Amino acid sequence: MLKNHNPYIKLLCVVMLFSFQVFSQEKKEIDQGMDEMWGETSVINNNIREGRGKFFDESNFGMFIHWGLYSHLAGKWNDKTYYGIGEWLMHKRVADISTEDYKKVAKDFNPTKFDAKAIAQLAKDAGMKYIIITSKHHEGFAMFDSKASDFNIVDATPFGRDPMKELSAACHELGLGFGFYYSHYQDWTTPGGANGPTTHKNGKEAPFKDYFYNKCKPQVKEICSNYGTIDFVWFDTPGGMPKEYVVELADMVRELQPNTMLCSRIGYGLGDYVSHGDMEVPPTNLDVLWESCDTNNDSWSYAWYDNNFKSPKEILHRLISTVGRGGTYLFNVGPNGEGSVPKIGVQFLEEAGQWIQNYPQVIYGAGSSPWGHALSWGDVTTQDHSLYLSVFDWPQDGKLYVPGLESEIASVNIVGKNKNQSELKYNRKNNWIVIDVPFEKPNATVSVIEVVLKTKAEKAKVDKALGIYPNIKTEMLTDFATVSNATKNSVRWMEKFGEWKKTTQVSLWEKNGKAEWEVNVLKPGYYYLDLNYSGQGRLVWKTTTDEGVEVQNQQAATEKYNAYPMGIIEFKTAGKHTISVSLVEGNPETSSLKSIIIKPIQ
Ligand code: FHN
Repeated sequence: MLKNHNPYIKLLCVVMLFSFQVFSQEKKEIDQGMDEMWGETSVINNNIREGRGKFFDESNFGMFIHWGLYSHLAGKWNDKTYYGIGEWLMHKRVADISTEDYKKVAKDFNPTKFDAKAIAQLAKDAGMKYIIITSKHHEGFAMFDSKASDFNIVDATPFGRDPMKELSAACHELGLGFGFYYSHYQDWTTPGGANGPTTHKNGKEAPFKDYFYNKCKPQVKEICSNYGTIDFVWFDTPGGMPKEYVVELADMVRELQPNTMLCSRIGYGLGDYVSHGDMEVPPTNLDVLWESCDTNNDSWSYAWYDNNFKSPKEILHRLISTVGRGGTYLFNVGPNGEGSVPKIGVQFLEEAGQWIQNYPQVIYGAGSSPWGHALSWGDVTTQDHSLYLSVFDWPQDGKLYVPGLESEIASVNIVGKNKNQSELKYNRKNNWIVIDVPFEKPNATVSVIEVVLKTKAEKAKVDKALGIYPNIKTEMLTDFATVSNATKNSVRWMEKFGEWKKTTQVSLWEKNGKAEWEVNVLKPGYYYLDLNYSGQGRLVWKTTTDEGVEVQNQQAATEKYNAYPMGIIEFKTAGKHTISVSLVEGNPETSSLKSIIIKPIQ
């Protein structure tokens, strides 16, 4: 488990359904600073949707920007490339750069291509409603004009301008919201800051209080005073920051910017909305104000090698799924040392934005999916009487299957087509809707089908059981399984440094241990069955249905999650069934089941 310095973080959180477990090989990294990243995930209240939370709640899409001195270094130090999140380059777990050496970098930081208007315009064209930018990250360099510390872009670099002035003005001019990221606890170059120097230059011990009153609080005052209206203050990694300081900071921000939204990473439940774990879109709906922050490639800040940009379709997929789960998507770009956003990132964001311009009703002000989870071909958002089915995997056989929709339907249409060409025929089979769709997908990126109900979409009557589709595979995560005599929890691990992955899994299998899913089968017959798991050696798994069908097989295992074919499973009848999986042979501790996959045989 993560090491928590803060007793409050141990309190039951609103959205923490399961305890976090971190793979042992990552423990070392966590002990040395990465633990500061897990902020408090509870919030003060959920009654601000009509007040200061309205803008956040309805926008559903914002731009995050990680930009700082580290952008100039671009993931490289002394000719060596360090792979992982670029803004951590200085940290001892990465290039281990001394404060003295790091400060010298400022002399060469001259982002002359920075164009605030162009960045604000990019956010607008991408369909984003606000920008939140790093004013100071963990390494302590202020990207704004600061009287509290001269380690800032105006005083310490040849650039000599305050880009935050320019960006806040550009956002306000374009009618975008604006906010600041500020690392309040960690400051690696300031005496007293968490993971920073422990003594002052004169050798005197530097307690956290010194950093807090000399730098953190005065700088937060500056960002809340000198840039007009601030819609967000996004504090990050509260770690073990003592409560009294967090309260003092929150009180000051609320006084200076009464309408600002604080994210939960301020700590101690003092935020207005929950900020989820990095790069994570949760599988089930959450009924609080919450956000998922994600990045357009792998690192948050610019790294010279990192061109693994999410495609326009992937951006839309993650955005729509976040809105479908009831959240807001904060999507990051990392301008380079010259101040410009990498070209591929710009192009993909603009393409995603063009799609949104044609389908605004799917995103803005849209409500969550009544299914409470994604469907096999895509996801659902709602508005008024309409369910918007965003189809990421267009069916090849002219049938779109919608499981468990029991409400009365007024009409079904393709969105974006000429009105009298757009109406689609559908019929009901058991509690499924089967829609006749054209073979050619209506939109090359993501097609949208609108199902107009006779009731309000938020009141739609839906059977939430996971559907087994006749024409597309269904992956059933262990999040949706009922588990007995085994342990279900969430695990997180880093792929590259700082690039977090998370999954729910079942392990610690006891005698008679099983994970069981309820499913809704439309078409009886044979299906392929795969299990996705990690483990050691060879494992034997048994899958059983309520109709007495058994599939047992042995397959290899590795420490990485992988889907392995188990054989063919049969559903003898349509309707509701249960499928359960148990471990027959293998190490009960390390055998970790992530999901089961049922595929039609074609
Ligand atoms: O440590 C930071 C990281 O560099 C980045 O800023 C992310 C963005 O959410 N926040 C912290 C880790 O959670």
